[in-house]
Amino acid sequence: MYFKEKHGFKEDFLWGSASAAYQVEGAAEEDGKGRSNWDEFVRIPGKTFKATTGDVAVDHYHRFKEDIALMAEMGLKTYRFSVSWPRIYPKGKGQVNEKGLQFYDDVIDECLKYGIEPMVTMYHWDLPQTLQEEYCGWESRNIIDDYENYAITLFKRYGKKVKYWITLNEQNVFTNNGWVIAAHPPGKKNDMKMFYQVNHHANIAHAKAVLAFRKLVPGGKIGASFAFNPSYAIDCNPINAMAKADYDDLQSFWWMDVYAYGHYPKAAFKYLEAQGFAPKFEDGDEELMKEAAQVDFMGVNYYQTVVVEYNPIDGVGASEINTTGKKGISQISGKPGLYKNPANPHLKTTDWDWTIDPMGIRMCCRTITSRYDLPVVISENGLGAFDKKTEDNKIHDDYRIVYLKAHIEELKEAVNEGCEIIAYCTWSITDLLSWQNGYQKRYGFIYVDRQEEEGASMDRYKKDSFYWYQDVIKTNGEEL
Ligand code: BGP
Repeated sequence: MYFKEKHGFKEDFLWGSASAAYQVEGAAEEDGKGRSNWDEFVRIPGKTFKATTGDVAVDHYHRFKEDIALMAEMGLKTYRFSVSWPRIYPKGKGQVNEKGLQFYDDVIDECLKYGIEPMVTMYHWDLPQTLQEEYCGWESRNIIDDYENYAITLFKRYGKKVKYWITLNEQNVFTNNGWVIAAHPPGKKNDMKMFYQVNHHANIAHAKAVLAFRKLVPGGKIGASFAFNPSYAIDCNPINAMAKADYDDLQSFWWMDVYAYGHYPKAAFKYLEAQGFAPKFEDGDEELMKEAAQVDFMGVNYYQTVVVEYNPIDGVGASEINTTGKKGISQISGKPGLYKNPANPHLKTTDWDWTIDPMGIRMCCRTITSRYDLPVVISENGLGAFDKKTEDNKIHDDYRIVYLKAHIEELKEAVNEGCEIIAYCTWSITDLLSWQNGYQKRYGFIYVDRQEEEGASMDRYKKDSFYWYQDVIKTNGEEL
């Protein structure tokens, strides 16, 4: 939309950056932490790039003070990090681990010391392994009470110090990768019935947490972070426009409608019922979902958009994810009878074949604003790239600056168009473990000296983008 006058970001806009426990902390067996499903999964041959693990990760557990001091130097307004459930409850429930609770108290206090608003993700994929072994984790309704109990523990302990909370990170991704394409734990393939059931359990767990939050953290803000890939129909052929509607219902609104409205999109539900995949409800679920449809914001992790084209019943299915960084190896994937996602000829891609589309971030904000009328927290956005440290210890990541600048410009347009955007968190603050892509796929403003093999110094170095973001924050996004 064209506006003669443009307004910038609000004075209290939260310029931020993010991380997740398994990807940064390390200390996998320290201070009473229990094992997680990821601690197990990474040990299955072929599951991660060069068999990398988060055993040591980037040693944030021991270096959080140094890392947070760097955040402060950068001027960061918010730091989004996740709590590791097995650090708090080593067995998922029962005996709480005081040392684990203390660690996050220390992280939060360190942030507050510098005026950095802590933003807590309660679940960023590391499930206590005991719950996986006892009842198959998210596959059982038992998870609902255990998650609620864990959530209440966090609200009681940190509710006075932390305002912003995220119940689940990318429910759509951890369930798709876990039960459809076998790329994440528990490594199941095409188990569509279970995929939808697992999601239903996660929705009920989220709902219970939101309701507990209202009682325990008055004035706090809570939402879920959704991996939103806005879609474009490939052309004006009505069959492709309808395929886009199917895609949106099944790939986006299936989750966001639940967080915002407390129900599943109708057409998608009908379709899944006919397929025999619709989730099974228990008495009270429907009412509970409705009652909990009161998130304060929609969390959005935005990386790319997709093109949608009709896919006949004998058409393409899922394809492998590019985990090597060898550009151009990704194949078209799709759902037979519904849609497929060909490449977008108008857009460039990263080395891992992720489409680069700055306007897509604005599309996320616009869709959420018109469909849900909710504020938006951009909880992740960033560029995974091969960074090189020069001999004089500099990292010239101009490509990252170009990427982030273009996305922030579009965000500014979204603000101008009436979207209420609370925060922008880049992925990620330091380099960290990329779940399946090892340590070579770097996202941070801060370079960490480590490779796939253990033993490097772990020293931190500021990349060019560090200084650039420092300026962006200083000028509240006026200077990009
Ligand atoms: C999101 C996850 C993050 C992070 C990011 C980058 O899906 O929430 O944890 O990993 O994607 O993904 P990748 O590491 O696969 O490049």
